[in-house]
Amino acid sequence: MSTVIKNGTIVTADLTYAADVLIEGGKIAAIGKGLVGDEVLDATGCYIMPGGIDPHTHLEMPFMGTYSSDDFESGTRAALAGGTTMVVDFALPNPGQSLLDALKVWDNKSGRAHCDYSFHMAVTWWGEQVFEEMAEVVDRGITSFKHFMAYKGSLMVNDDEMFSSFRRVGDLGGVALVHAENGDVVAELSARLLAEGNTGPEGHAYSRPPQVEGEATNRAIMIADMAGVPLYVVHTSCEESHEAIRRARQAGKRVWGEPLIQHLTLDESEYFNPDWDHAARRVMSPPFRNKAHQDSLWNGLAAGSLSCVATDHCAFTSAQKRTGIGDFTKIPNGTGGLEDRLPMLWTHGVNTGRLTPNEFVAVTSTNIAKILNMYPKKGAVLVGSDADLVIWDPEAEKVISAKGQQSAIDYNVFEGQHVKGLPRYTLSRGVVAWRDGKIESPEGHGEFVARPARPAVNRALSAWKELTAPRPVQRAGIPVSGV
Ligand code: DUC
Ligand code: ZN
Ligand code: ZN
Ligand code: ZN
Repeated sequence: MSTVIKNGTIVTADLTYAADVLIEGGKIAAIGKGLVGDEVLDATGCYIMPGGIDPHTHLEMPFMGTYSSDDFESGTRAALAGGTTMVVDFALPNPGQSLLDALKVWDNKSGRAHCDYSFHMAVTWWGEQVFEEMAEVVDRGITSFKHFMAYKGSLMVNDDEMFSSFRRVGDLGGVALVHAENGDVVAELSARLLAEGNTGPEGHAYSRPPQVEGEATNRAIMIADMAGVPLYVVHTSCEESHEAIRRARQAGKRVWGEPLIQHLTLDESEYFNPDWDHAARRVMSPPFRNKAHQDSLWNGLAAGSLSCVATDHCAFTSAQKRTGIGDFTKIPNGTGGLEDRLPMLWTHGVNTGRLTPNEFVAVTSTNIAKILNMYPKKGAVLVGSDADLVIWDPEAEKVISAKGQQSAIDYNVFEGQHVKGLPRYTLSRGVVAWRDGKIESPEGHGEFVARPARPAVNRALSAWKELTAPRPVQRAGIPVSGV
């Protein structure tokens, strides 16, 4: 059984041209004019683009005393409805837990996925067991390792642990990821705010100013440089962090930044809404920022100093959020966005002229496929690539609403936003997964995507290793040092 997509315009990260796409066996079999297939999908007036890849989701994650409410089933439905064909979720061992045990848990959870997925592995503690197991994790195709510099007392790792882990990741040919916020300062500011009676959701924003993120981003970049590992900074939300990434890239360091669609389009005024529920539903870390920071992020995407747009999809119901009434530090951190990332980015990016359609593809799909070493299987419209495609109708419109959304929660942080640009069809490995407002790919259709290590790239980060390699020093009358 073959499928042909006709009458559309192919848009990739670097080309725009009219052609048909023939799909056989879940892969792109041919691209050209006059192609013939068993099933025909009409893409008149539409763009044919690589399906979105969301490199940052937390599905059914145990966190802050509860579990995020979208699992791999509802989460991947939300993804497909919004034109995203792959998610990369975080396997999260408890401090002290085996990485391989955590992986088993995530393997089980992902069984009902409607689209393809992969994992990052979180390093939440450090020891010989973690060091040893990381090699096995890499062998299983998980080559990106996340480090939390915040969440003191639970997920946070200290600099010595992070440095050791970064070195190991570099030696294994992987990529280090960081949640960059100074967890010590956040804990101190939170305690002070609570003691002074600032218990509402706005206290969350006050407790995590841009400086805590800028400081941590700089620190992570320097530690990564010393460790010789490529670094991916998740949810870059402010100029202070972006500035550090820009400077590192200019200096030739392999560092990438990832703004979220939430930070690009929603600002800190949300936390001052008199409705507690409204404000608490938007509590996430890092918090939303002001317009100047948003401009910085948009400019970074256009200029190439920021590379990927993600969601950090971590959805909690209103009831879950309410456990933080009277203490903002107990509001589960997280917002949704999987279904809305592409339509919101197209509306606020492409329709406003901030991004070209090709740049849109780069930051929603192709760049991350390259960074995570799964290109051109994913993130491409090439013969031999997986037929993970979105047939994008730039004229289709809707008003975002929690009513009818795929996500399992009872609200949507983008409620009321008018978007123009929506998927007409989403294809997952050649299967029509989203058509006429319905999910068609079956549960369990999604497959795990293994990503090989890339030892070759990781040695060239900087000359630091050579400069600091121990050299023997001869001093008169004193034993030789360094041999
Ligand atoms: N930030 C959130 O808002 N939720 C999940 C984890 C994170 O870092
Ligand atoms: Zn984070
Ligand atoms: Zn996250
Ligand atoms: Zn289902």
